[in-house]
This record gives sequence, structure tokens and C-alpha cells, in this order.
Amino acid sequence: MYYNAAGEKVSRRRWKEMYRAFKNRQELIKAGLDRRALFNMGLLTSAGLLIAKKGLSSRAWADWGGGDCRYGTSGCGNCASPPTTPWTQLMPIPPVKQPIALSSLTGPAPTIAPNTAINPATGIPYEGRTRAHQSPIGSHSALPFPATVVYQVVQQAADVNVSDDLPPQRLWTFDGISPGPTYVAHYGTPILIRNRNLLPSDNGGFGLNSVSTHLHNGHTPSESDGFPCDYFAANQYYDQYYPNQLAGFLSTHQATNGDINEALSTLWYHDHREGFTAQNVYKGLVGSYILFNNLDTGDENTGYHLPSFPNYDIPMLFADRCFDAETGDLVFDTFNIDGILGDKFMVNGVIQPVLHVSPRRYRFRWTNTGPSRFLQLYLTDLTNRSAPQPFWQISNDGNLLPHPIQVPAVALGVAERADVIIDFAQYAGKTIYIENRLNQPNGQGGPTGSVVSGGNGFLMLKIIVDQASVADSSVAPSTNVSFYTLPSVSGSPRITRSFNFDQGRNGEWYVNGRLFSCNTSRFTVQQNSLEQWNLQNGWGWSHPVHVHMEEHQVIRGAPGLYGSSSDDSSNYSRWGSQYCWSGCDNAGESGVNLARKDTVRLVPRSSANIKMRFRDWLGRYPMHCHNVIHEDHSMMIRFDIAPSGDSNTRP
Ligand SMILES: [Cu+2]
Repeated sequence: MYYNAAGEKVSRRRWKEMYRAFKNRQELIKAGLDRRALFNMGLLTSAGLLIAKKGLSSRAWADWGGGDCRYGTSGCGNCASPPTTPWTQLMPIPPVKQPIALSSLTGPAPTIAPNTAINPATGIPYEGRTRAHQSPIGSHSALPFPATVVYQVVQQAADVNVSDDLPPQRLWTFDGISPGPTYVAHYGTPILIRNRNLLPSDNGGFGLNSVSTHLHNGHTPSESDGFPCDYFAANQYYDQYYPNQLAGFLSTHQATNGDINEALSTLWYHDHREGFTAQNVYKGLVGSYILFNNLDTGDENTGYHLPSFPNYDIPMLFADRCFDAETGDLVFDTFNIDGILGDKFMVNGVIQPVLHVSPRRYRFRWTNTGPSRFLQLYLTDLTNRSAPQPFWQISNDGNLLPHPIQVPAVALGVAERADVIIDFAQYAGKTIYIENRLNQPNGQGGPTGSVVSGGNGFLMLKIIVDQASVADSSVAPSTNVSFYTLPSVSGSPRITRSFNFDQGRNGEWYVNGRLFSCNTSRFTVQQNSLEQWNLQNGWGWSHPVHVHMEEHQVIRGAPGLYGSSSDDSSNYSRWGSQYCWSGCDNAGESGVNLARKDTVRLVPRSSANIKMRFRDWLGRYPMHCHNVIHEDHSMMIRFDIAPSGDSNTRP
């Protein structure tokens, strides 16, 4: 049986045509032809679209969906990966990254200014950094240099097993694994990571071995942020300094040590190379970064009493991917600039794995790593599919909510996160699945806004509650628990700016009608000021919009859960009516999304207004769509933070 992306049966002949188009495109990609070469050959339009010729239509692959992961009446991806048997591998839990002695770093000792001395072994500068670590790093007691905790991570190709039914995949990894190791950091303890690029020039079809690692949600100085244009070459290193300080710690109008209500918990890191973020992330360059403090401690006997790390506090990175129908190799379509939807679902790097748990509370840190698919995650009991299985959401993005909220599901655009508490005591001896029920049939639109009923979506993780009963000292989220309060963003902004996220005639993605350029700063934010940004979306797609460096609060236009099905009868906001209308409050889903965010979902024909303060660090940062395909083509805008700002209201 053969299907297209609409879930319609197609003939074997048509399927073969689609496969041939796909192979032709892969041949071009593997030939290493860049966009300029393809353009010169007359195969690309100026906007970067592959022209319809010899089966190379930009839609040819996008038309192709189906395969064994069909659900409901929709196809599920831009590909037809080989069949894989689910639940044969355990869910990997990436190891915690271990610090090393400063003297154990490969190469010269870290320096405040970039080490541009020529490495005699390579003939190029040791370090790829171009700007010094900014003041007061090295001159402030809280910011010693080098940091007292030092890591070294190596970006390298490695053969990784993602399924027993597929050949080993040659991925790009941190330390040989994808996802990479988990950093466990603590507020008040700055760290330095020497990031070594040993990626090969042979990319096996896609990816560029020039990288910039971004710590997503980090309150990070610009030169360590992983700004997309701060990429560095193979055989260089880049020292990144993460202060791990509360936002406001250098500000004149905050407490000396920063605002505790700005504390972060769940961050993640990923490649952010300008123009190649999608390829490099798709190829494996992602990982988790957790921040603890004396309230969110990682020990359920102290602080907020959240389940202890690492036994009962587990990061889960979700991703979808396409594999070649015949060879089983991971494939990427560089000619698809709408968004790539895979038909295989991975958790922590393995397709449909299994997790065994004890009958007690767990904290799961859910991250949607994309590249393009939106998720709405439910718990499903396949023996009682229509029964709601509510759980507790305690954070969104990197932030604990003011208090836990019981939810039927969590919606996550690319890069959005949610920490949830699930009490498996109620499921002792049973099997529960994490299921994505959000309908997103193909790469030419965002989610439809509808969800399918329980058991008819994609089962991503099988959780078997068969481990021994153990003590549970963690707090029950139902018992009047509270976390940080929301920092104030009341007051008049110094300036209100407007941004339009839309698509040009040739399929390119814009912010305010202009493409991203590394060297063009489109506006200047004044340090220690409050800004309001009004984000307006176009018609056709949903965009998860991410702002670097500072978090925001959504003051209008927070989207909630998508759709409504028989097991979601609550008054959550729905597709097309995503505003927080009167009556929604902090107890509801809209309240979840009115809390602190670093990524706001724009749904079609909607807008969202956000407010934020810019503190502590200066320099260049981007705002961009986190559908990484859109970001690369090139829905991103650079802004700079400086002692005095500009008055550009529509940059
Ligand atoms: Cu987008």
C-alpha cells in the first residue's frame, strides 16, 4: 500500500515517481552542490527554490507522505521511511557531562581575548571566537576567569544506533552521542566550556562542519551565546563562558544578585550556524542543560521538593526524522523551505523507545527539538483510550510556573519546553504512552489545529510501570505548591516595536519584509530598559518565535492547547481563538502561556505582544522563527544591545 501526504492511496508507479524525485534531489545534495552552483545551473530560483524540472519540483518530496505511521486521515511526514518495530530499545538518558581540570584542556589555556595565534598543527588560529569575553568577566567576584568549573566537549561524527531496523547512522554529535551529554549547572557557579570542532568536511549529504553552539534560554553574554554568525571552523575551538547568574545581577535596579523570579531550570543547547541550523541540528547537534539553585535543587528532600535528579528527573528531547525508504539512511531535503516533517519519532535519539519506571512521581523535562513539527503531548492508556489522563505542568520553556497546573496535554512548538510531574503510583503495573495527537499533515502548513482521539496519534514513548516501589519524598503538585512569582513587566516600555512574520512571493521567510544578514543590526535595544514587541503573523504558517538572552512575558495573544476532542472538554483556548479572552486566568492554560517564555507560538492570522527587560549583557543577538527551516531561509533578525538604544519602531 502506498500513500501520499494527504493519506490518499497512490499507485506504485506514482510512489516510484516520488521516490525517484527524492533520489534525484538527494543526488544533487550529495554532489555537494551549494545553492550558488544550483542557481548557476538554472536549477534554483533566486529565492532558493528548486525549479520544477526532471522530477525536482520543490513539492515532489513534500507531496510524499504516508508509510506505516499514518494516523487518522492524514499522512504524517514528507517521506516514507522504512518500517521500524517500536519498543525494542530502552530510552537513552544522556550521561551528565563531567568537568575536567583546567590543565587538562586540549590546547592553550583560556584567554579573555580570543586566542588568534596560529596553531602550527593546523595552520589556522587556535580559537574561532572573534570577540573578547565582555566585562565584568574576570573582574567581578561572581565571574572569575577562567571559571572554576571547566568542561571540554568535542563535536565529532559518530555511528549511532537509532533503531534495530535501521543501519547505524553517521550523525554529528557532542562527545560521540546524540543527544549530547547533559550539563548540570548551578546558579552562582559560572562555567567555561571549551567547544572543539572536529567535524569532518565530508558531510555525507548534508550539514556544514562550521558551527556555533547556542545555549537556548541562557542569559548569556553575546560572545558566548552561540550567535548564528559566530561560527567557527573545523580544528578550532571556541571557549564559551556561561555565567549562570540570575537576570538583573548587574542591573542598577535589581537586587545585587539578580531577581530570583528570573531563575531558569530547563535549557537545551543546539547548533545555530547561520543558514545551516536545520541541517546541523537534524544531523544530531543537540543536548540538555539543566540549572539548579537552592530552591529547585535536584533533591526532593530540599527546596521545592521536586523529584530528585537524575533518578526521577529525566530530560526528554523529542524529534522527528526521515529515512531513505531503501537504504534506511537519515535524509534531509535542503530544497524544502517550508518545513520538514519526519515520519519517525525519536525520544533522546532512539525511535519509539521504552522507559521502565517505579510507581511514584517523576519530573520529565520535555523539549521539542524539531526541526519543524509542532507537538501536543498526551498520556494515553491503550486499554482505555478515551479516558483523560491529566498530569501536572510545572514549567514552560525554562521557567517554573507560579504554581503547578493540572493539564490534559502540553502543546510545544519547536524549541518550547515543559517540565511535567506525572505520578505513576496511579499506573502501577500498567503501561502508559506519551502520544502526540496534533494533526499536522504536511510541510505546507502548520498544525491544522485539530487533534485526534486517544490512541490514534503517534505513540512516541512507551512507559512501563514495573519497577520496584520506592520512597517518594517529592511534593504532590495538588497540595497548594507555589514556585517563583512572575517578575514585573508593568510600566511603560521605553519603546514599542512591531515585527511582521511573513512569507515572500518566492517562498522565502521574512521579518518585516527583509531577510537576515549577519552584518546588519536592524535595531538597538537600550540596556536596562523595558521594551514591548508586537509580533504579527501572516496567513499560512505557525511560527514559534524565539528571542535570545532575555525572557519575555506574553501580555496578549498567548495560544493555548490546540483543538478540542472528546477527552479535552475543558475551556482551553482553541485554534483561531487563541487570545486570552476575559475570563481566562492564571489557573488556565492561557495562564500557562502568560508566564515567562523564551519562545512564543504565533498561529496564522494572529499576533502576540510581549514585554521584556534587557539587562546585564551587551552585544548582538537574534530573534527568529524556531522552525529551523524558516530560520535558515531566513526568518531571523539581528538586534544589538547597547548603553543607548534607538527609536526604530518597525525595524
Ligand atoms: Cu516559521
